[in-house]
Amino acid sequence: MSETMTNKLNDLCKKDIKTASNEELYHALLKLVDEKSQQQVHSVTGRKLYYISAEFLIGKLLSNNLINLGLYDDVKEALAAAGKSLADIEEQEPEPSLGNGGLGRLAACFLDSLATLNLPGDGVGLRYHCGLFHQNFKNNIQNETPDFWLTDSCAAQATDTVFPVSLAGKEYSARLYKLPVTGYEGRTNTLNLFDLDTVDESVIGDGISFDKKDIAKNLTLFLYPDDSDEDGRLLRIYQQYFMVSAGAQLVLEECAARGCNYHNLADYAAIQINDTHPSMVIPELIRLLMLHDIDFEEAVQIVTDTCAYTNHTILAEALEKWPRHYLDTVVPQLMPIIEKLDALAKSRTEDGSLAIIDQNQVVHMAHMDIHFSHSTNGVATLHTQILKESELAGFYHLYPEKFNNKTNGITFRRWLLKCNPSLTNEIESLIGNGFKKDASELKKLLAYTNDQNVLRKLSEIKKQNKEALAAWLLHKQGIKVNTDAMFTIQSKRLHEYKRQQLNLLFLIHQYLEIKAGHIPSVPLVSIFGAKAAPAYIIAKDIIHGLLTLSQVIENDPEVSKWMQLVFVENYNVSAAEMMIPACDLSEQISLASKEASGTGNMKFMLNGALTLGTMDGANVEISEAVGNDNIYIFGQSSKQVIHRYAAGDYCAKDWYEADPNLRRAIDFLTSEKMLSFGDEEHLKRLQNELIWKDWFQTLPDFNAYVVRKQQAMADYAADQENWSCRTLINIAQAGFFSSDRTIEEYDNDIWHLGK
Ligand code: B1H
Repeated sequence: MSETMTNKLNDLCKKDIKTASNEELYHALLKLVDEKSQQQVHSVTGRKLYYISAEFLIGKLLSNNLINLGLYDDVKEALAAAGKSLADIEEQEPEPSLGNGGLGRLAACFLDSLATLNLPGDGVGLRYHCGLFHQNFKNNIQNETPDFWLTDSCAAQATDTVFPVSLAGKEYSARLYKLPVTGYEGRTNTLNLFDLDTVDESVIGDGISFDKKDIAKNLTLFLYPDDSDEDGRLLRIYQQYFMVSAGAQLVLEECAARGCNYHNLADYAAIQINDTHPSMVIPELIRLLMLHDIDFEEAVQIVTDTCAYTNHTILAEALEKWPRHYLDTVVPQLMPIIEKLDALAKSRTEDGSLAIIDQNQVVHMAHMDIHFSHSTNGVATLHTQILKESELAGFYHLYPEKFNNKTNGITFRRWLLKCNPSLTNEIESLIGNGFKKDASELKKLLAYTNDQNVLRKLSEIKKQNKEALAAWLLHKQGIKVNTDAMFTIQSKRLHEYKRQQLNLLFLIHQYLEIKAGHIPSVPLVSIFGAKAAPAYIIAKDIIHGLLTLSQVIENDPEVSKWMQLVFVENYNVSAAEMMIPACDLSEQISLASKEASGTGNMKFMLNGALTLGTMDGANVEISEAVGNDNIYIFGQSSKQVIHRYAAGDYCAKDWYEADPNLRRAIDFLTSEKMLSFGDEEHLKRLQNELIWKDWFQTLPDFNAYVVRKQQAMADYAADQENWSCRTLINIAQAGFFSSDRTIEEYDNDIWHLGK
């Protein structure tokens, strides 16, 4: 096999691969993937899904495509025989970071599962010239630089298809780019990305700043630009409408080509609206159908039958509401339709609380989605329950049949096969390879919970993965970590509700305990990966606090042999692939009720980490799957939290004053030690925030967190075999969290694809 592959690669390189450069090999492999994936393109019959999303956090694609197409082992072998390494070749590939975090990564996992399950489902989004900013640290502060990822080879292929889009009364042309999406032993679907030919990367100034007014030059320059000022918010609306108008035209054109007469659009297309960023697809489709002589009432029905909406958050600031004059400016052609939809919505309800346009002339995007689509889903059981009971209770009352839950999932091809080959091989040697397509087969591993050899092997694999991560950290950041330590990891966007600041307070506490002579049960390596939105001041202060503490520890040999704090620079999908397989304890410590689901929690579990978490999002379902003995749960329940908010009497200062450990930790933020490495303004602001505001109730959960984490450390130190057994149970119960399961549920309950 590998000989045939060698010949094939020699052909594609037009030379002996032994003498080819990594760049030449990279291009040869791209061609190989392209050829093979084209063979798996199938025609579509029946309903086809269009997953519209402002984000697709796809990460590097080469290895993943090779795995999905069944070429990986042969390629690796052929390269090795020629003295080449696939890992080195992968360095050539730019990383597409076309998303912020979980929401964008979920979209990427869903595309993988759709193709794997042989379902006709394409993505629709934007071809941003720069993905999420590149993060670097200077003086313990986050700096942002543009992430230029488009090179001729990696980029989605330009097509001749262009659609006219009118923005603020001016005409623009949206060009379609196509990126193949390969399924594991499945079909090839497409990620459709739209762009404007006139976008000009040279308008980027210092850092990531640019002139936000010149739409022709900047429309798709950045993934979701900063929306802290009005021009930024307007640009978001420009982007959103550009995406959905071109997307809607693509849907109509493709369906018409398959015989659709538009009256029966819902038999040809299912449109999933990923959060409210694509919500304008509803009025846009109605507008386009009316141009095809369909009357308003019928158009509303067709669109309702075609569209479904996913809610990903209950954080008020993330639920998009636009002042009406923004829409009047950018999309005047939609306003008559949105007004008619608003009148219809108001006619269905007694009071105005479920209106689309409220008394203050603010347009509520989610309200439009719920009224005029046939399905609204949350992304974990608890989240959907909160939507029904509080956030969207009025809507649930009006449309109980529309509400449903679809607990998130992750693709095991990337988050196990690709990122953790040794664990994959071990699992395969125990239970065969059926789990790769039917994740529920992982349960077969439960037969080995008493098998010492298996448990020992799992610990060995974890140790190897820690060593690989350590080598990577040394190479990338010049940091040496102790691989005999317990590794705990908190990697996710930096946000107050996710509570990296709680972890920071624990680490300060731990530091002070060690200084006081209380030696911990095991050395700890505490790893963070997180980007803060450039305009999010407190989030940047938390990063500063962590980086500063990291230096304090590093410069104190008495402490640093017991604890290390490592902040991975520029956390992205590739970094996650290195970090997650090396983790012992997964930190999922959001304030209960605030994290809609979380998906990192699932990735860590699948790779044999135990979870330290609150009863929030999908943590609840993880705890049900593994049982109380195999997870560390702490903190207030979502009911308590919601109650405390409703009572409106939370006072952080009382907690600060009542608990000496907490006070000591918070006071330390502005201690001489911290100020010798950190900046007073940042540290003082963070300290004040915790004492006077603490919007996400860090202080009430502090004690429980410390106790639970120290328990986990003691358990880890006491009995490695028992720890390993509990990691095995976590892996065995992770099957439910495969995105294949999630996609099957979407298909059975909402989409009915191919039928
Ligand atoms: C999630 C977002 C999000 N929910 C606004 N909402 C954005 C909202 O740039 N913006 O304006 C970007 C992202 N992201 C996440 O979705 C949830 O917080 C996670 O809990 C969840 O797992 C994930 C996928 O459902």
